[in-house]
Amino acid sequence: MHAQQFRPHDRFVLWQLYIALAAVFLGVIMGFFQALERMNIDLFKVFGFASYYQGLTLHGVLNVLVFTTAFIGAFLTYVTMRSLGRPMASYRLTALQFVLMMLGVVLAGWKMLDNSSTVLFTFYPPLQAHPLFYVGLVFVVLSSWVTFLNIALTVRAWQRDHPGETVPLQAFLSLVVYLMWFIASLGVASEVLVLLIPWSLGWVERTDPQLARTLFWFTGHAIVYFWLLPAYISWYTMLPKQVGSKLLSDPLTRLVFLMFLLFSVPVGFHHQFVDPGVPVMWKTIHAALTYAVFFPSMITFFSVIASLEMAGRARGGQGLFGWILKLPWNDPSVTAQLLAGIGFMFGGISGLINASYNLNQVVHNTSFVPGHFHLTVGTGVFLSYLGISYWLIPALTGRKLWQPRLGVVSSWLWLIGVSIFSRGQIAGGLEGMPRRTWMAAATYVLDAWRIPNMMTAVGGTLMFLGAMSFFTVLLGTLFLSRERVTVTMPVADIITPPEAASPIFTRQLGLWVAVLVVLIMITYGPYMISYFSNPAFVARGLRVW
Ligand code: HAS
Ligand code: CU
Repeated sequence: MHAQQFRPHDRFVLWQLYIALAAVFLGVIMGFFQALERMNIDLFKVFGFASYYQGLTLHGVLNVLVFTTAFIGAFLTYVTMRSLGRPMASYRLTALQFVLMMLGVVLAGWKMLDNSSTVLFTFYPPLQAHPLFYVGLVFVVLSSWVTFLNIALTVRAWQRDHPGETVPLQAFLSLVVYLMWFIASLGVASEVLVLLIPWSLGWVERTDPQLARTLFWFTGHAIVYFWLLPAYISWYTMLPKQVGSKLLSDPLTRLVFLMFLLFSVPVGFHHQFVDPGVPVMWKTIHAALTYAVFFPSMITFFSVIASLEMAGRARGGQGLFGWILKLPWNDPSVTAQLLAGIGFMFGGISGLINASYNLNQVVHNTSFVPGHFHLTVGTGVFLSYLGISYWLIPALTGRKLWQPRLGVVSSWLWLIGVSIFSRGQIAGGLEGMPRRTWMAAATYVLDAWRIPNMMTAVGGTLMFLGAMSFFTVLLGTLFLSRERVTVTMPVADIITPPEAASPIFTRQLGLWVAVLVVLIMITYGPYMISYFSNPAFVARGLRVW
């Protein structure tokens, strides 16, 4: 209907998707090399990388900072236009978001590839990167802010044309995701702009690692929901359509996202449970709120699975679990998302273990944590994004998906691989195996880590094969697929539409933001104020690689 008007924006959406996928392509290869290191096979050396840690930096930054941010910017721009039935408010902003993203990737990528910025994705000081590495990351964040502005302007323009009407669900959810992310990103933005860039340029000699970590994790926890929520948009509003079912409730879905808006930020200290600079009381408060942010995911668990169950039973599925077999497992987009959900259940459970203040003392800085996040971001999010790509790339290019069966296989390989991989990392972590460590060079490897390391290598290899199957399907679609198709965004019908329940609270975004600001002031304010009476600008930059 509006295809003509969307086209100029869609071009940038597609290019930004290509950036995202190119980033994760290299990122996944680095992951494969890391996995093989566990069996003393050193492909980093073969391919001329300086060290395991250079590969690990590329792996983390490309996968969870670049791929995610670029993919989300493309996907939610696309979703907003379809949901509102109008092009983005500003063509220039759509172009700018792409240009900033590209600049950011080029700068950060260059400085990682020349081994001047081997600081891992958390870039904790006193590790000091090249200034252009930080500038590259600033561009990536700026690109996401431009997306936010464009989505907000587009929703506002729609509201002006539809006074008194409820904003369509998918556009509303996209806006909430970016609102949350914008507020969350202020932490890392101030860390990089105020602390790290002047310090890496030599304008100030020393910086404060504790303050930098605190600002980093202000953003760093919420960022995981910035990655997750676009997958949830797909699970709630698209997947039910893809399996032949309906979304249970529009107001409930809005409420879930508003809960994430509230609780994503004020929990950052659960990444700093062992940091000596943070008093126990603040850690405890953040631990309690971490359990609060568990709830919207539990609601998601029950309502998305209910939608799936209705589809399975409508197709004749019987018994407690028989309906699962009746789901359309031959559809690569559906399979990817179902397997993403299965992996994510275990990711969620391991998150609960991390969140417990006392259990965290056992698992912190061990390989348990990578075990956790390869099930969450590495499966729940990654496989969902692949599932989305399986319809989005045909929708944007008009080319029929090439070899969909291989697409189905790709997700299974990933899920089987990550199950072995994460089981290995989790088991090793419980035996004290450290994370972020070049095992082949360590002199203190315990016998108990031998099998976990093997599982990491075998699982990682299967994951690599799964990802490469995905890229084969993708490249086949772009270069070999001859058939032309018209694919549209799946949009599920809704059983309980917005009018049927009181949507008042869901309309007051300003009010929710005000509550969030108060919550942030309570959970971070007093600590920050007392910290600033005695900051510790003690650390010169180190280059240990
Ligand atoms: Fe986490 C560390 C706690 C969720 C990512 N987390 C990390 C790190 C990353 C990460 C990257 O409290 C490492 C950072 C670093 O480098 O140091 N995490 C949690 C908790 C949750 C959680 C309580 N994490 C995530 C998500 C992530 C992510 C989501 C990425 C996307 N995490 C922690 C803590 C640490 C941590 C501590 C610090 C550890 C340390 O010591 O350093 C919860 O939000 C999880 C809730 C999830 C659920 C699961 C619901 C299940 C659903 C699936 C439905 C199934 C379907 C399919 C639809 C309650 C919704 C059905 C299919 C069929 C066929 C039937
Ligand atoms: Cu967290």
